[in-house]
Amino acid sequence: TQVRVLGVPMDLGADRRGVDMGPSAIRYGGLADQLASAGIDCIDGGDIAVPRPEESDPDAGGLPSGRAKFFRETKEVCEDVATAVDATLMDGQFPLVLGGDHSIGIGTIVGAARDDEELGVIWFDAHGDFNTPETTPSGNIHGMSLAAVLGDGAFADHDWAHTPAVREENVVLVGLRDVDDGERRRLYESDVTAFTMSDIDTRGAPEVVAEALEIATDGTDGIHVSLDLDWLDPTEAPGVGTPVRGGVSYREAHIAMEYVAEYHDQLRSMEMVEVNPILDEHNRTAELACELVASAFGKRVL
Ligand code: DIR
Ligand code: MN
Ligand code: MN
Ligand code: MN
Repeated sequence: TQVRVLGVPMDLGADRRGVDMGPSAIRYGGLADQLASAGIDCIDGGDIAVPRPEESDPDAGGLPSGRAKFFRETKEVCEDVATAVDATLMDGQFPLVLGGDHSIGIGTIVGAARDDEELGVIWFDAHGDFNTPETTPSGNIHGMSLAAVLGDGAFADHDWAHTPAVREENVVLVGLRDVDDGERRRLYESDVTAFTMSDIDTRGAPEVVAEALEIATDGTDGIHVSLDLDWLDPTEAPGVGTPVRGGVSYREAHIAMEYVAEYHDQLRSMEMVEVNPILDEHNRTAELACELVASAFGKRVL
């Protein structure tokens, strides 16, 4: 397969300015070369247009209840992302989406599931991204994107966000260590599977990721892998908007992606999000993102 890279310089869904430079940082970090070293041919589909936050009012509205900053603008960007992802799949290519903050995951998943085939999702993240406009402490949509695609809370009325082809039973969070109270309640009540860092500590990353892959592929037609770089420990990935101590190590991240590569027949789309080069040390977080993509596409030492 040929990979098509889609950049989404999005920072409307997060407070820290700088994740809008993530797509450039990842390209500069050697994405094409890393993919080539995995034997993968890639073409660059360029960037999707994102309005600057200064151009609009974050509370211009469009929501029946709660708060979600830049709701209208995020909807428009995610619709464009979904269209681009869908078109990429129609062309027989593999969509690799570069963020940008994690709100773009709504667009990627909606696009990847547009043919109504069942889609499993693995969400590697320190955070649950399971708030709704009613539970969010920040109003930031990057902390709500997984809830949005499941049609939760105020997102229920919005076709652009809700993806009926994604069932909670096939959604898995991996690496949790920073969860808000409202999110925790909502996770308990849902059929989403959540593996915390403590699960990884006690069972080991390979076993946890193997189980996550089984859950996401069980009865589905394909899977989407969403990787928030804050999943990794900040010592490895300092260039992210919301670093949290105690994340996965460099080796654990690689073995996880090597396990993902075993499922290449089912892998339909992938995204790498929340890279913030402004907060980074010599672009090492973006370079790590490129390495992890290569591992997910089958790069091996021997
Ligand atoms: C927090 C932060 N839970 C929120 N979420 C982040 O604003 O809802 N997700 N950083 O990646
Ligand atoms: Mn996230
Ligand atoms: Mn996160
Ligand atoms: Mn649903």
